[in-house]
Amino acid sequence: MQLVLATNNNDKIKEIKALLDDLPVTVLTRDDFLEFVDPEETGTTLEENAILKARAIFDLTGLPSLADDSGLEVDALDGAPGVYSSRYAGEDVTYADNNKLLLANLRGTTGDQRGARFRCVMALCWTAAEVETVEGEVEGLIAEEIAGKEGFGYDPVFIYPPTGQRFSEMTLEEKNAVSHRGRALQKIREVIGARLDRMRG
Ligand code: ITT
Repeated sequence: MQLVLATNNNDKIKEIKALLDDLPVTVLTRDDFLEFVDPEETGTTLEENAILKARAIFDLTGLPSLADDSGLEVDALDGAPGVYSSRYAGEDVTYADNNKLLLANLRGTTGDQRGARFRCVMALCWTAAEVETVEGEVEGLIAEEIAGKEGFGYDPVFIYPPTGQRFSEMTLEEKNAVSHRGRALQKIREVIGARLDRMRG
């Protein structure tokens, strides 16, 4: 089976590939389809955007396509940045810009007031008529300053309470074992496994 990853984000690609590695699936990326133009993420939910991205690359390739839409929801900010996580500080900003704004907006809050969760919705488009979605989430706390070198995005400010580590202080394998994306991918593995069983008859 071939599967195309409908994401531009190389950090996501690394995490996804690591967890699909042992399946009998050839993973392609959008670099294999240079003519692909990104759809605008016009959805107002992670699920809408994940489906929109998966369908766009399915329409081009005709191959099973997997998209990931994810975001950070911070309690003290009423769930922001949420679906707008990549554009929190504006269009064409860096991860550092987003983290700086987040810390500024949380100034004055302490302890549990800094509660947050990462959520990930994955959409797997098998055919024009069949799209399956799964979700993963992980609870955490927003740190008071940026630290750590691993990962991407908000990892330098996201503390995973069971170990006290930030995601930016974990190896890719450690993060995948507990993260929103890792949890969604465990479900995607089951969805793919069931499909392969049906194909084998
Ligand atoms: P694609 O749409 O091409 O997949 P993207 O980076 O634009 O790539 P999203 O629209 O899903 O992806 O935005 C998700 C943002 O949420 C991402 O840019 C990060 O800022 C943040 N994010 C998602 N997962 C994360 C993770 O595991 N660690 C840290 N930040 C994460």
